[in-house]
Amino acid sequence: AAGRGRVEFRDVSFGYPGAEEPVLKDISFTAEPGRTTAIIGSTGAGKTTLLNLIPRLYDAGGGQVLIDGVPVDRLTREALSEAVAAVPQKPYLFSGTIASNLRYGAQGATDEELWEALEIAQATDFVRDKDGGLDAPISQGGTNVSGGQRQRLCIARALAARPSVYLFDDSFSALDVATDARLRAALKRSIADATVILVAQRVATITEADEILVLDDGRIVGRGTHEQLLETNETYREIVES
Ligand code: DGT
Ligand code: MG
Repeated sequence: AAGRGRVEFRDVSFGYPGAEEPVLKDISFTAEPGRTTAIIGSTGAGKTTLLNLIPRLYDAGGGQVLIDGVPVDRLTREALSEAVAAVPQKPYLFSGTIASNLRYGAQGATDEELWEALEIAQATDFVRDKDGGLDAPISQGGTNVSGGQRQRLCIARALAARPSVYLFDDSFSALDVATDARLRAALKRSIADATVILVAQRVATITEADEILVLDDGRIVGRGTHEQLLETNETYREIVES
């Protein structure tokens, strides 16, 4: 879906039910197709909460979240799940096979398309080495694969769905630096037209982003490229140097 998937937050606020303090305050930004928007901030800043408003795991308390100009609460569930694929911070696998896990959200995908997704996700080798390959069993929760393998299978699952918006919540953290770099290079080539919003801790994952949003205690306290933020933003410098 070239040129589609523009995500816009307009003065969004959000608080969890029963909690006194809002977790997100006055959040406004636009994530454009073909660009990578990175969100950085200390633990508890609200990064996961922010991402979760896009596929409507929660609804904004105030303001609006829009995709291509349409408020997400006016999209059907079907349209929303076609538009957005999220790789959650705690990637989850279902009991079944590798293929059935990858086809969650991409029922019609051929084996060839699944292998393509695995190739980009840097997961081809370990899946090929598994007895049964694509048909290798996965236990509930994916406890029979490692954390890094689980992350890569969840990334492949998102790729197989071919959405216009990708959300990666700390999705590269369990990967070694070299695999992380190869994966991001492959993503850049293969989903060049998509909107990518990613949360990351590792600085290298962030530096190439087109725009970085610095989140602190639920507010955006800085935005710009890595170089711009290094010069202008104390919070960013602290995070990067920590
Ligand atoms: P991380 O993943 O540790 O780097 O932290 P973030 O930036 O992803 O933070 P997030 O969005 O998980 O949490 C923001 C705040 O909201 C934090 O004070 C914890 C709180 N919070 C998160 N999930 C829930 C929830 O399900 N219920 C309630 N009541 N509070 C939550
Ligand atoms: Mg989080």
